[in-house]
Amino acid sequence: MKNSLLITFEGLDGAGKTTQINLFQQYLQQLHLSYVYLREPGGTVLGEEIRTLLKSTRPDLKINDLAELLLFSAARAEIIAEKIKPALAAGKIVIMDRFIDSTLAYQGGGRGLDVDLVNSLCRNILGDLVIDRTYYLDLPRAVALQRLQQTSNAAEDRLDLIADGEFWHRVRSVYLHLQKQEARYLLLDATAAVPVVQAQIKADFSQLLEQMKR
Ligand code: T5A
Repeated sequence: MKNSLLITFEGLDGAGKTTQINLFQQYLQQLHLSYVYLREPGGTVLGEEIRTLLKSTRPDLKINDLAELLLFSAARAEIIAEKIKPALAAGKIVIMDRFIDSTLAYQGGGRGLDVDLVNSLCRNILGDLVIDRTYYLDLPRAVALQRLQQTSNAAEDRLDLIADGEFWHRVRSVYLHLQKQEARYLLLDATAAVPVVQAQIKADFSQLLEQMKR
């Protein structure tokens, strides 16, 4: 019987991933399930250093689109080897706050980098890892902007700053395309109240657990 699960949370900035993941962790604790929570970019010493670089507002720091793709990829290669694979091998549930689909959506869609290059890099880094479920929180840009404006550090964030309307649209299109293509996706309307979204996640997750027992 399979007892490990790889669960990813995806969505545009401000969609409520962190909020939902926090509640989801409480739920797993109530169920006495062993899990690991990791965020991207981050989760390892290298990943957190890369996160700091990517989010830096230093005016003399230039990161072109290809360099950005490679930085996200380097962080991911490390987190897979150092954290994700060992946790899954130990039978744990791994919760990822963003993963491979963020690169497909942001670097492939948003930045418009060569899709074959982005796909191939992502698939190679993923290797034989299988994502069991992706909770995708879908949110119109106007609502997301409203939410982000209420968070104090959003304006200083390099990545958030460049998320203009066209960029947003391209990123969301990739997510919606993936949602149609990949059976692992659960599309969630993130305009709904926090407990409503969480109830949908819990209901789906308990079904996943049932499937694992079979
Ligand atoms: N990136 C990342 C790439 O370009 N390529 C990659 O490969 C990867 C991995 C990460 C950035 O990096 C990019 C994508 C991102 O731009 P980040 O700081 O990790 O940056 O930012 P996000 O992951 O986008 O996290 P955010 O904190 O911005 O958004 P969340 O986590 O989706 O939203 P959350 O939970 O913090 O909520 C935002 C606000 O909305 C409220 C919350 O209270 C909070 O104030 N809220 C709700 N309000 C009403 N109703 C609800 N249902 C609500 N849910 C949350």
